[in-house]
Amino acid sequence: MPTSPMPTPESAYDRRRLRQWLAGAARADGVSRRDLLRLLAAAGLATAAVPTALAAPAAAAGGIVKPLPEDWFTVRGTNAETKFASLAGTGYHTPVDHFFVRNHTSTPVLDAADWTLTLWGDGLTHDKPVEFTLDDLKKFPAVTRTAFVECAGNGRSFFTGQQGQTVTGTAWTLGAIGTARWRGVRLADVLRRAGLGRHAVDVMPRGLDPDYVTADGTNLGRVRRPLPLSKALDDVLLAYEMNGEPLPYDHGYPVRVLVPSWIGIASIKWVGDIEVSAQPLYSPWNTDFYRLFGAAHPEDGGAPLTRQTVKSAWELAWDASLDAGAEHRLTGRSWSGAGGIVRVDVSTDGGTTWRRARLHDAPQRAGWVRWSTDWRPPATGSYTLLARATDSAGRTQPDTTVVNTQGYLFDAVVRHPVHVV
Ligand SMILES: Nc1nc2c(c(=O)[nH]1)N[C@H]1C(S)=C(S)[C@@H](COP(=O)(O)O)O[C@H]1N2
Ligand SMILES: [Mo]
Repeated sequence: MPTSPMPTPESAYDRRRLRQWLAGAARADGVSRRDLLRLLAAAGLATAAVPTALAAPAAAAGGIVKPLPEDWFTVRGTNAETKFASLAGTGYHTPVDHFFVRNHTSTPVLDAADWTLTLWGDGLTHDKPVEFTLDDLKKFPAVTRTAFVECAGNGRSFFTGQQGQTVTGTAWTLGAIGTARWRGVRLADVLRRAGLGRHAVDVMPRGLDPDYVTADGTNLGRVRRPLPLSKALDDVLLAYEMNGEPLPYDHGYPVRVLVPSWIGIASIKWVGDIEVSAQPLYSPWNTDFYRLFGAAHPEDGGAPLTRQTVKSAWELAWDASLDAGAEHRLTGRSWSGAGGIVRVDVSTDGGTTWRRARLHDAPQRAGWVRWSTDWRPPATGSYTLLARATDSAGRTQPDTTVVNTQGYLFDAVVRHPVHVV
């Protein structure tokens, strides 16, 4: 561990220039946050000039700025999964400090004062790109919308753990989801102001985080995924606030795209530019990734994934211990990308008998519902809890999910073990 350096003339560097340098360095060559801190320590800047968020305790995973306490998160590579048990009693909206983080690389620490959003492409009426500052965006009517962001791979580990299948990708349990109150402007308003042409069909937002390099060394460039204009003009936001605060660094500061009900990759964080195109667009994120491949799917893969599926999770640790002879109020949450949740059935005996859970929220499109059930375990021993949700579109969680090689969209009822002691 380097010791804290004495204040030096360098520490007079202005914070803003330092932040720009950090953001630039991170963009240019994917230097990890740990390496940046090491460089800064060597330059005598670490204590004096690093913005507080960057100087966060070393509890954070490489590349994530916010602290990741063990009670709340499981770190998985560059990502952090929320522990569902830690959501009990936190209210409808996931507190920002509990919200899962999915980073392809690392969180860039950007400065809102020199951030701009550029719209460009042959789907605009002018040849010239159009730029917006954050202040420009804030002049559009503000819209507030509650929506979850959920990774397409949420639940992936159960393809293996529950169905015995091998898939690739981050082995999430069910905590790659969070629900927040997002505030921002309609992407539709910004597109129209930029001069949306009659022939535009796709838009492609792109992040300002470092290039994504795959395990085999292929540089896929910056994270970007096309969005059909129909969705872009419907309910998509350019969000600058999350639960009433400016977006945190890890969730896209200063501005992210928020695509309600769709898989998380659609909601591009740290958006820097949006291509507006008169032809359908492609990126690795709608060709190689985020489509269903495998024996049960079309040979060239299914269509690019859009809406999320139906899921449920208990707010309990895996293998949680419960006291025998006491009545327990068990809680959980269910959600769907196709409509609000209208019904949740639960079983505490491995699926032999079922009853309805009590729903504590009205069904909300793009949101979740909290539910509870009371249970007095009949004896000590091991039990399996199950929860099966149904949404307003009539979709119900199945017993098994048809496998796909990359393990997306696991929606089967999860068998949650607990021990009564
Ligand atoms: N620029 C950029 N945007 C991104 C990503 C990323 O790595 N870079 N990850 C995507 C994925 S896969 C998901 S699931 C969500 C996660 O959002 P969160 O980290 O705010 O929870 O962001 C999406 N937007
Ligand atoms: Mo994701």
